[in-house]
Amino acid sequence: MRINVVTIFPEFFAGPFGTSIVGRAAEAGTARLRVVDLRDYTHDRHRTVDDEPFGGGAGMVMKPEPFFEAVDDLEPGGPVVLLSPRGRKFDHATAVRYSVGEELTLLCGHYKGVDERVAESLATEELSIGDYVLSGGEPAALVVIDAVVRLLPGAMSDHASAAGDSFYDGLLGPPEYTRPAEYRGMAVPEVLRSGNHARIEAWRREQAERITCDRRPDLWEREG
Ligand code: 9D3
Repeated sequence: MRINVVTIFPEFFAGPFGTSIVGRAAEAGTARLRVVDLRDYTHDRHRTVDDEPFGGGAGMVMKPEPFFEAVDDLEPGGPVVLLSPRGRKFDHATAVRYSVGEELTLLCGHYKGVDERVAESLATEELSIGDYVLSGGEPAALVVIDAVVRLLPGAMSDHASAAGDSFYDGLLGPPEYTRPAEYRGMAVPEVLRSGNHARIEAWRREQAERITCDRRPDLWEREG
């Protein structure tokens, strides 16, 4: 899969792409990541990417032309996603849809926003990662890339973690413990040390349901 990111901060991606699951996927050839510097698609001496808003007001708006010309060059064969606080909320189903595609192009905005013609006529979708204000689309692009790349064949460290994704489908995970069996007076639940796999599975299911119901009534509602 090919993933393109268009940004005014290409350095932002150097660290994350050099390490972690995303870096490994890039190395293994399952994901090819291309970071495009938006300023390479400006034509003035100052490499200007923003301008004053029509109609007045504070702040600046990102110009449309560099985005259009950058995407012209990429000739993307899949979704072109504008990361924006006005987008639909990113979720696991969207990550799965992107991961089965050939190519994904992410456009990062900044400042007050991006000229609406980018959202309307260049991007095929607009995504937010949640209801909080970021300074730009770059951290959101990283979130999307991480969620997609870990689903690609070969990115998962073992098959159990892939199966685990669907086993508690739509539920939060149960509590996990490792050694020591007792730490600072806190004991691991006896059932997990019983060796009784049927009991353990029933306990995990029950815990997952209780935690989902308590903490995420929205997920619990969908679960039915
Ligand atoms: C004038 C209203 N502001 C929206 C609350 C404008 C604005 C704020 C922050 C426009 C862009 C940004 C930068 N944020 C993103 O580009 C962004 C984002 C976010 O802020 N929250 C959640 N998901 C995303 S995806 C991209």
